[in-house]
Amino acid sequence: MAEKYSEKILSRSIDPATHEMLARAEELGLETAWERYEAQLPQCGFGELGVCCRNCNMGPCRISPFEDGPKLGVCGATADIIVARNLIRMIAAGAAAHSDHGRDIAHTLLLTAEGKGGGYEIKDEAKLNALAAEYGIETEGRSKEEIALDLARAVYAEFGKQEGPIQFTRRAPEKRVALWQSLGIDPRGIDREIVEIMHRTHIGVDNDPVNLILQGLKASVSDGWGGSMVATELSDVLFGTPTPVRSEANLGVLKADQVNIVAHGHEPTLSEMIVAAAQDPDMLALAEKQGAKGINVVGMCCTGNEIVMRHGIPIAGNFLQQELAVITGAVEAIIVDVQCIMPALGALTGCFHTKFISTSPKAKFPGATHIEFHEERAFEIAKDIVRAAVENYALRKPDMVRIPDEKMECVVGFSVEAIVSALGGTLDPLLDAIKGGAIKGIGAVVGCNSVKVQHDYGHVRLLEELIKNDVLIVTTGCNAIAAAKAGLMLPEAAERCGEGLKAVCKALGVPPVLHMGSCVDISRILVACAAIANALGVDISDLPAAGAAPEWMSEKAVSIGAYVVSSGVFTVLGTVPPVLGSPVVTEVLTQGANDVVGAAFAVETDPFKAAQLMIDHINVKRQALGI
Ligand code: NFS
Repeated sequence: MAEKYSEKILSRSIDPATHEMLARAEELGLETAWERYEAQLPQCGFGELGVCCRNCNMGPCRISPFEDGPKLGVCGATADIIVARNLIRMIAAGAAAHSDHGRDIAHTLLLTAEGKGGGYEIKDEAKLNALAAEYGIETEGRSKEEIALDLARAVYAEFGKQEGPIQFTRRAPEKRVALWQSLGIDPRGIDREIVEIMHRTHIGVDNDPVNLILQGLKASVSDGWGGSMVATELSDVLFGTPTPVRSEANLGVLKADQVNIVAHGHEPTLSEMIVAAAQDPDMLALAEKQGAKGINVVGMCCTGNEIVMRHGIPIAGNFLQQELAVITGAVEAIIVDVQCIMPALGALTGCFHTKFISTSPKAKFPGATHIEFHEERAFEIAKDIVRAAVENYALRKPDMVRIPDEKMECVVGFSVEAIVSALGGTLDPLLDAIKGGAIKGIGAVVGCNSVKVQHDYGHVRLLEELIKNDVLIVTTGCNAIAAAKAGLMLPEAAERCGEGLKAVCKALGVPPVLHMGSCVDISRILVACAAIANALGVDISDLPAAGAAPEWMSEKAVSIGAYVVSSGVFTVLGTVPPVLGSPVVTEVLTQGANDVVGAAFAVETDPFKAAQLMIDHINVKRQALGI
């Protein structure tokens, strides 16, 4: 197979479906993110080092890495100050994105509780009651709507709170909370910490790199244990807590004889309704009238993760495959809301019959048809969107259709609740397996794709290496999709593990790589870590656990990295963050943080070496625990 494609194409990805579509793009003379990346080369060296400052109009300033170049910005800012400011602005953007997603879900719960949600219902009452108890909300003798109303209001208030604490942060082990408090990084309110970053990084405010980084960590904690956790928990209340379900992944899930709808973006408020509308008898009848054998909704990026986890809806691909889905010529509509959606889709869909439908008032795109989504009329609008897709089927050009055969089965849906239930109702079997050494430790592998590295190579090789060494994996985001495509989310993947992990997976009938959801669902990983740490009577930083983001690229990933490290988990980055222009910031992130939050970052682009770093770390922690 491999020889069919040029060296260039093979160097871009390890995924056969991606090779096939890149070759098709070449044939049609279409450009993708890879060509646009090449056109950008060489990328700005100052930007790569993080030493460019545009925070006031006396600039832009940049600090020269060379002996004879300027070492100060016009205001006197050093490389250390500029890099720290730029870094925490990335955290602010990432935390804002996750948290605004969480806010939208809280809003939907509020509308639903008030009877104004256009088709939503409360699907997981047990979770609603558990969350209500956490918030001290009375549940006895009250309707689920009454409880949900109080819960939605209480959670909504977390965003604008001035004095904290954010309730879910108290799920962290006591020692961790005490540490955050002593460092002054226990967040007061979700929005407040993000705003304070913007204030402190304005010209002439905070000019101490360490003080700046601490505020970055504080905002990141308000994301991981705040906004993201709100998104996850309230989504479970509204749409159901995921349980294991079988599905398929990769571009081969598109169907030649059906209306194909790609749901792309992040918030399940939209995708849940698209899934429901596509099953509506009126829509199915319309599809039949158009000559289609059905309506095939597939997911892309984290929206894909949300609907695969809850409904087994197949997932077409991860971040770098969004353009490739369109290039199949078989997509009637790509429906988007917010985040990780390439504006390039506008021009690209223009070359096909594909409709590019934007839905969020927050996210408009050139070349898109905007059908604005409002939760109050959710189902009705979702039907309008699905109708537009179905009616587009007749315009499909059969000679333009090239759907790769490539797809892989997967088992997904491992919420913390589902993991505990797979273990027979308690965490004990997992703890015993860790203590006994059958499972050496836990690897949390997450994050995006980036054109700077070979697509899916870092993800898949790192996972393979870790499971071979008996490290159980929990994953989310675009890493999870890479794992699904590579067959690592099948119980049969136990055969690719070391003997210890293999035996555990076989006994439980689970894959060695557990799909825990979208990127906001990294909050599920935090909850799992807290539960394990509490069961062992230690802090998260004592656990034989390590994190990695082998192909990260987004600002959300920077916030994630920051809150994972702030929570005590050593994290390996597979692409280099723009901080190397500052010796102080680089030292704090890779060394100093150990003495402050009990964890730090490493940067390692080679997944085999990254795996070794994680395994070494896990072994050190095992030794310290005496296991
Ligand atoms: Ni995460 Fe989801 Fe993927 Fe990266 Fe983007 S889809 S929220 S940011 S690219 S993993």
